[in-house]
Amino acid sequence: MAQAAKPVEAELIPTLSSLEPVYGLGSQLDEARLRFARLGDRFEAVYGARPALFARSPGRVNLIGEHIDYEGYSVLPMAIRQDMIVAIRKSDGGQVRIANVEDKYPVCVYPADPDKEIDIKNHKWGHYFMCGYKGVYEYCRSKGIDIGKPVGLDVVVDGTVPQGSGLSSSAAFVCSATIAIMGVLEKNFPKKEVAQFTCLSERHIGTQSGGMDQAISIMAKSGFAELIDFNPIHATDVQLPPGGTFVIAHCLAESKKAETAATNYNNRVVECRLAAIVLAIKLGMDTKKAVSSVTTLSDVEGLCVSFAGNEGSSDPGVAVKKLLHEEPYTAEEIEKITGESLASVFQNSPTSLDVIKAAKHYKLFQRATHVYSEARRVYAFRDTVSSKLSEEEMLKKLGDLMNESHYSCSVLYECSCLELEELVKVCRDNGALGARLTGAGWGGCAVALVKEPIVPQFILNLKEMYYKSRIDRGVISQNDLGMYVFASKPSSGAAIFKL
Ligand code: NG1
Ligand code: MG
Repeated sequence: MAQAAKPVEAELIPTLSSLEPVYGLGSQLDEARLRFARLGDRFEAVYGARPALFARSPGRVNLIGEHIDYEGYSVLPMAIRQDMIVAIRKSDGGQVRIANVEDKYPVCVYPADPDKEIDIKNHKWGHYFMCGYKGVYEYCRSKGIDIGKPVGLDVVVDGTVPQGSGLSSSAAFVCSATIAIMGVLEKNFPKKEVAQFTCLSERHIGTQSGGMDQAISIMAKSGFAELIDFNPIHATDVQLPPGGTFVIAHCLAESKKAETAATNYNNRVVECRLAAIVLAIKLGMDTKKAVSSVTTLSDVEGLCVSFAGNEGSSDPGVAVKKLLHEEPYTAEEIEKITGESLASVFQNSPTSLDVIKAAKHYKLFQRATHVYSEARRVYAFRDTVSSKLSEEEMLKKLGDLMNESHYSCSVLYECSCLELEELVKVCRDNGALGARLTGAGWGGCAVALVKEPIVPQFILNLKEMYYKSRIDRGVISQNDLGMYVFASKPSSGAAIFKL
């Protein structure tokens, strides 16, 4: 494990004058030079002037620790080379204009007003930029930092993180937008602050996200995965065993997280909150206090562990088994326990009220069991990587943890889908030591741990056994395959470029 002079979270966002520190010296640098040059030219074609600066923020793959960041538990992602780059300058038109190098994304125009709510019922791709815009102003106001009157902006973006893929194109966009805006306003803040407020910013889109994606996109270091802790945010470098490679493969079902929030992502956040409140009450907390003070399962871990029925085990899952039932809970049953209507418990959260309207029942046992067990797998993964096991044994153990994580996501958290199940099976059948869905799920990517020497053959096999029939059916074209299945090394985090 490398020793950093200063914790990464205390550093400012770097401003670079060349692309090399991020893209290295090989063919990736040539590609990046071309991309930035094209983006600059496109900017000039649209707005008649060169951009003031560029900003880049990467996507990520989460290796383990799914759906637990919003419950306060540590996760273990790494940044990938796929990223979002933004070209930007101030304008005086009173508008924020956001264009894309790809014509399928129409230009989005918004008033230069950070107080205007984002119209989440009417989803547009440019909304993510406006999350960043609102976020910068909100953060500065909350800190009493003077950044003057809201400015108009001209923007063009170029993204290579596939959308709805669980690789966090959304956070790459929000983070690159945020640091681009910071750049033109000539403000800089510690990475920790930026990671924290971009998480809040992205919630303007209507998902009650945890902070993993923004934290890794901002704080990543080339060559390392990171163990990310929350409250407070902290990143610890994790050196992965060189004999293993993570292959990322898209199942080709797109996960439309913003549009399906009420039944999928936000639903799980609400279920976890209810599980935590019910557990707290069963463990003796006053009902009013539980409803007003318990928000996450990590809040009640201590109570679970000291519960007599836990019989000395440090696993909060034991208390879950004893205190919650497997049968899904109805709203009425939960309301009886809490002594309050769900509408009143969630009165301050419109997106949670949407969840309650759509929910038939609440699987408290299953969701809590997933969260507590997944949190422990993250530490087991970190401990395995730094253990004295032989590389062979280490890789096997990491693969097993990934498989267990997938099972838990699929069966207990129910965030998989048929395509992901098929893809994970194809990965395992073709020699992956472990494979799991990554990101929120309900579509998007799987990540497989594969021994380095078999990676090329493994990817060929996936092409044959998973993608060929889909190319034949016209789901994707042969030319785009490289975007959907690739091996990835850990990339570096967000940066501003003045080239
Ligand atoms: P994706 O769907 O990959 O962007 C989402 C959340 C994460 C985390 C994972 C599940 C956002 C921005 N990100 O990731 O915080 O909760 O799901 O582990 O909503
Ligand atoms: Mg996302």
